[in-house]
Amino acid sequence: MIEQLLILVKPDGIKKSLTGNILTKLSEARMFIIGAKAVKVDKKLAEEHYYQLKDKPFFDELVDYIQGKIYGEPWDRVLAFVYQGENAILRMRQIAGATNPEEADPVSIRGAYGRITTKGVYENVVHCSSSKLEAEREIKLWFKPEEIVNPIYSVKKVTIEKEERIIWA
Ligand code: IDP
Ligand code: MG
Repeated sequence: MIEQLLILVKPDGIKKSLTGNILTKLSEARMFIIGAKAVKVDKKLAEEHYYQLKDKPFFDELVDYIQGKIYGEPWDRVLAFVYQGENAILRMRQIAGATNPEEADPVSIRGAYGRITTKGVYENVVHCSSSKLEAEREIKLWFKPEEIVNPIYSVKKVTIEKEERIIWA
């Protein structure tokens, strides 16, 4: 089954200059990148992204982590990718490794590069959607339809009047 998923290089991956290593490892799965961008994550996006974990004791630290608060400028950003391919979710999660970097396979991305902070947050370098439903919710949260090169979900045309937009001067 052809699937899509959201992959994020989290701020610790940016700070440690791991983007190249991460993309090289992910390329072993022979998937296609159909969307890519750098994002400064605000609190609203961080909380929406992790809304399923809002009752966890580590939620506030997690929201700070994905915003890159502990690293600050210029590492307080993530790289967001939409990948597409055969059984993409399972295969990419295998390459990413288990959530807890200390338990992850040492040759997986998280096993090789992740750590647990003194505050107890799993800094595991990448985010990887874990189901088709979650992937759709996350892709729609992070990307606009026109930012994805292959049409994947149904879209509609709307006319939005008086919408302010920043354009090149
Ligand atoms: P996943 O990223 O492997 O899908 P989730 O359970 O969705 O794992 O958790 C989202 C993120 O929250 C993890 O990637 C990790 O950064 C953090 N996290 C999850 N569980 C814990 C925990 O028990 N302690 C600290 N951080 C955690
Ligand atoms: Mg998850």
